[in-house]
Amino acid sequence: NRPGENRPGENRPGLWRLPALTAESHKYRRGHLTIVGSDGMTGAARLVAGAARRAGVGLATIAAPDAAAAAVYRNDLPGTIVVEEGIGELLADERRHAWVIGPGLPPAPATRAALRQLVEAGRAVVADAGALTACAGDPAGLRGVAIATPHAGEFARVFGEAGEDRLAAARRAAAAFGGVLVLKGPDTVIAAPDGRAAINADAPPSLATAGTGDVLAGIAGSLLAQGMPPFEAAAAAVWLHGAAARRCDQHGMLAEDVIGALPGALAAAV
Ligand code: NPW
Ligand code: AMP
Ligand code: MG
Repeated sequence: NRPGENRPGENRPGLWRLPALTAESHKYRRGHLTIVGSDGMTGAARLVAGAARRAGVGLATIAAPDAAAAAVYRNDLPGTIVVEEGIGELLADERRHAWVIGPGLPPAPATRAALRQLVEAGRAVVADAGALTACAGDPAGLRGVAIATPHAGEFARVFGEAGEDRLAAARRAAAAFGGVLVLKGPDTVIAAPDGRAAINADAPPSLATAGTGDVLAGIAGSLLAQGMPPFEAAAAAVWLHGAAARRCDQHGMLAEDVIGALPGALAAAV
């Protein structure tokens, strides 16, 4: 469907804002996502980058913390850029407007400090995994984050147990830090601080495997980098993640398979 046009009655909130490709497109115009890499769980940032690229971002860069990690990252798909500069230096490039932080990172004060540095530089940030747990018991640590993507355990650490009414819990959490909260699970709730909310209830349980959360963070970061507003980016990311998983749903499905199914899910969505 055309930009600005929605198809009434379709349970795909946000998808109508997916950016169109035109003859004037070039890779920088398609957005640049930067991912904070770790020195240990390097697979996580690689999944984020792969998902972001398959979801249509023009450039994905992994910021490696040291030369050894950079060497590992460089064994990834050759189209992913790997740099070794610190976050401060990378922020000098205004076009690095969207970032993913958390997958594979320790829930440590340094992770929280890096998150704050990105937010205070005015960047569009997806916070997941270690960046969330680094704010355990302190939702204010997430203030300024565009999209936070906790699973139930991470949610409980930051905001307290979600309880039975997950929609209300997600809305409360979104209001508490002022960004879009994606409460992941068999049903995923997407809540904006202004009260908008969506529920995605058709993701297959084959997603309950390592790395699928990292894939979701990459899709959300990709759509943010492509210019979608946070609520639309988050809702569309959750929908695409589930739709891609349905296309390869089986015992033994891997997070990598979900990444591979993203172009087909995107093609079926527009
Ligand atoms: P239980 O067992 O239910 O009592 P963590 P993580 C609880 C990276 N990865 N879903 C649960 O408690 C990630 O990016 C790296 C899940 C469990 O004991 C992270 O940085 C990969 N857990 C890091 O690993 C690929 C739930 O939380 C505890 C839950 C750790 O991420 C894999 C685990 O939580 C992985 O993505 C729920 N719905 N509800 C790589 N290739 O490098 C409660 N829990 O410690 O945050 O661990 O989610 O595994
Ligand atoms: P993470 O725990 O961060 O790796 O994220 C797991 C991803 O898989 C989230 O997007 C969840 O919504 C999804 N997921 C996990 N378990 C299920 C399930 N039983 N049914 C549907 N989706 C699931
Ligand atoms: Mg995770």
